[in-house]
Amino acid sequence: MAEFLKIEQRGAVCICTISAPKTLNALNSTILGELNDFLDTLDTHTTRCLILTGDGEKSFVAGADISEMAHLNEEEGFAFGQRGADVFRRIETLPIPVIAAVNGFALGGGCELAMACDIRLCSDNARFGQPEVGLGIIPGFSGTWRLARMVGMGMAKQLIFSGKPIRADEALRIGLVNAVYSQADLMNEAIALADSIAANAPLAVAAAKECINEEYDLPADEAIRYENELFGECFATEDQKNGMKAFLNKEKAVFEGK
Ligand code: CO8
Repeated sequence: MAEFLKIEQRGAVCICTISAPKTLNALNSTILGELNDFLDTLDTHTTRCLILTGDGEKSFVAGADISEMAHLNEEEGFAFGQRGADVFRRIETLPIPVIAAVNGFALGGGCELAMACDIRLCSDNARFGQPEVGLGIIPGFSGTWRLARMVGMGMAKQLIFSGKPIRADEALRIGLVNAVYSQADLMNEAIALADSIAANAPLAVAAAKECINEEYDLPADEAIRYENELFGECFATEDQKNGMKAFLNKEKAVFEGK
């Protein structure tokens, strides 16, 4: 039983809430371990979309736990960074989409966690930032890499060098989040989006996620071939037969992920 994670299953949508209220949901190594264990047990056949959020109305995740990091030596710092980076990479490469519902502070490791998700929605009180250099470290859960890819080098450098947080509307403007909602609406909007994703053909959604992730760094011709391969593979699925048959019969398709 996880101490810091609350898991709620709503049909094909799973909601994982990080809950460490005393530290505004800051990530310690126990939470990273629990996230890893949760991903081990998550059934990505029955769950077709995952939502990650933070407990309370103030914070998504206020970073890595500074009280735990304060006493680390170089070797331990490397190991802690690697532990977080590995969990975040697992989230990024999960065969189902992951939505970050950012309900407040997403600072340091919290911003990095949100960036490892496929889609970011946030509440209007959200704050995003990479304040690490003010603590004598750099983003260590792959934030230098993901932020530059997400918002471009110039803006990533400004955010990381200054350490200054930005508000939800600025995060929306620079493309760090897809949409901003009131705190009251955020979860309902995240669930509605997750439900609409979960209603689609899961093998096709997984293939689309894999294509977008893998093709990003490939030369054009290789990327186009990559998509072509996975496009072809879709025609070996029952979902493709069912989806197209349902369209032609003017029915709603029900996908079994086969
Ligand atoms: N770690 C540990 N405790 C935290 C953290 C954190 N990241 N954030 C908040 N807390 C604790 C506070 O210490 C406080 O505890 P207490 O009640 O015992 O004093 C409690 O949460 C509530 O926080 P505040 O009283 O500060 O609440 P405010 O509303 O005044 O401020 C802030 C909220 C602005 C979020 C403020 O708490 C803050 O600045 N927090 C730190 C944010 C930060 O710097 N995050 C980045 C951390 S570094 C990081 O994430 C690196 C990731 C890569 C690691 C690689 C490892 C090698």
